Amino acid sequence: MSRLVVVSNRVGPVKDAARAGGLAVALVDALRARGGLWYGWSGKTDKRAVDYASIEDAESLSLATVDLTPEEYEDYYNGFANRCLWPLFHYRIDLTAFDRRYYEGYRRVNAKFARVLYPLLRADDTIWVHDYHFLAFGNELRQMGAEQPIGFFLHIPFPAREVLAALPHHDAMVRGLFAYDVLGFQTEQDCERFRDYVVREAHGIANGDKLHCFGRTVTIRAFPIGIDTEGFADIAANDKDARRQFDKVTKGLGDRTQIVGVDRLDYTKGIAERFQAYERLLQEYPDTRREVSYLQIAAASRGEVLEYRQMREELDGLSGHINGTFGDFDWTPLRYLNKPLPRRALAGLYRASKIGLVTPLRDGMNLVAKEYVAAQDPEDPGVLILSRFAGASYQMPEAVIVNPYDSKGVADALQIARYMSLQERRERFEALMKRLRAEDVAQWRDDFMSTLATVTRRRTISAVS
Ligand code: GDG
Repeated sequence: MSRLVVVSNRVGPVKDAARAGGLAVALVDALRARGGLWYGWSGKTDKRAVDYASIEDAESLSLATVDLTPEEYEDYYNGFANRCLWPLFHYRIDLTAFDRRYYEGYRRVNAKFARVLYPLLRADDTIWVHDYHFLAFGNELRQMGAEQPIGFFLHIPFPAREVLAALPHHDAMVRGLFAYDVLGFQTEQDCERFRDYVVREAHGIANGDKLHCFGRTVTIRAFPIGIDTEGFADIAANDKDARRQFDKVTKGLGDRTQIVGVDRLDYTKGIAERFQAYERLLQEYPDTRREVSYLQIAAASRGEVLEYRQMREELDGLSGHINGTFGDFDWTPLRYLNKPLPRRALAGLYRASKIGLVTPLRDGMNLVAKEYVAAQDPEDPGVLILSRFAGASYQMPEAVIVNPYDSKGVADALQIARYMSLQERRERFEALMKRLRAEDVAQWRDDFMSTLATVTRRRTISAVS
């Protein structure tokens, strides 16, 4: 079997991958099985950072990492990746910073990552590149002469053609993607949007799952990412930290319904809209007052980016307003925490919550929705309320599907969930679990790897000119 090289912005963790979640475990397992190399940014910036990878051997696999200069970090990571591609691909043109300097920095850093990796590659390696930080990376490698199979997986949505067209460099970005052999997206809808762009904007030709354009052929497929379903269900049911958290949440809850939201603090997750829907619930259904309790965990992320700081202020205001308006001496309607909970405790929190509220405005997949279901007690499962704009909604139609912009609709869904019969909850849970088991993270990884192997068995390679 050829060696696997995984490229992602952040590398690891390897030692205790389980603490970081299913994706890290799935990648580490595959890397171990194939004596692999995991390559990416070290997480450090250094004024004197040079084109050099530090290599560390870690239990049957190697890690290779590169430092960035503060300017590279600002332009490539904070700038183009997080202030331009991230909002644009999530349909937030209003928040997108179209700065040429960011774009140039992004191209330079993608080229740097390729330049540093190239001498470390072996002729029979298979390379798997992850996410929007590395759209231009494959073509940089090809231009240096790399002929290995290279696959790319996009964890975030691929936007509609007219949204992408707002990016001044959209054509170059898409052209660069044709250096890859396989382009993996989260959903069929993402594939469709990519195909639509290529056919209508770049005059490519679609043929089944193949797309021909710019003198190259790529295979386009949906690989919906999963979680370690069995492993997470087992933690939720049996782990002692999970149990402790479960007891902590349920103690003193009485007949009150616990609602939970867990997100990275990000404007794509629709937390403000969710708070408004909760307020609507308390306003329009007075019987819910004192009868529900909503816990929102939103660990801070990307605090160096202005839009994230502004969102945080908005949420502080909204949560204060809800508690000020509806709270009482013995009841806090909304508990809003900006600190993360350890993964095992999180499993217990999900299990203790009768309603999981997952209402992103746009999301590639959304793993919280899957974790919430996997953590439930099969005898008395809770109800998942899920946004139709999360990639997960296509695989999870038995959730209560909502439009996150419709606060009345979300408030009604909360009422439906509160009063749902045990039989209906079980039926929905069983249907959801069946698919979560069949489509778990190991299946996702193996599916991608075998598609890449099949596609690249016979092909000719060239850079996109
Ligand atoms: C991107 C795409 C796609 C969150 N808070 C805590 C915590 N988390 C964990 C969750 C979950 C993960 O973080 C978040 O995953 P999501 O899928 O919900 O969202 P993104 O971070 O935006 O991920 C997304 C994903 O990539 C994979 O392809 O699904 O669409 O945007 O695992 O549990 N974990 C702990 N404490 C917290 O407080 N331990």
